[in-house]
Amino acid sequence: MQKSLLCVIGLFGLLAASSGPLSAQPAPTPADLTLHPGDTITWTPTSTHGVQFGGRTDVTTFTAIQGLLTLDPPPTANAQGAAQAGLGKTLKATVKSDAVAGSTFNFTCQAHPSDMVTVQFKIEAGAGGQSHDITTPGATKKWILKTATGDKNLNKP
Ligand SMILES: [Cu+2]
Repeated sequence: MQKSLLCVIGLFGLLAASSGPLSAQPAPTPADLTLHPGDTITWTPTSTHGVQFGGRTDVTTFTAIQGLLTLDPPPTANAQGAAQAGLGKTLKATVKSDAVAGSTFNFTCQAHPSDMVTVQFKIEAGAGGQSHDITTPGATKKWILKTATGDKNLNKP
């Protein structure tokens, strides 16, 4: 009797955890990760996170990024090849009109470079002009993509 009561309590706990505000965000779909020339990405990280391109073998080099995206404000790479936007700094990227279709890129966080490596975005030919917003939910080490179907966790599993 006691065992089954505990089971029921446990089940409710799981249900509450999966439907509550603290539930894990799902992974993005391929469509969520597809960009077109003219699309923009705006990163607005909280104060403990900042966008980084390059500087690691599992992150797209800054040189490759510069061939795909126009960055505002434009960061500069350090001696290790890492281009960092700064903690809590908003960064806006526009996909270049001559970005090669099929190109992919990913990025990470300058404060948590091994924990916040993202899955890849892909650039495809087609009409652009869509905006994509990426944030960090407070202290957790996660990049979140805002989409019409809800928040998606961009971190590489
Ligand atoms: Cu971070």
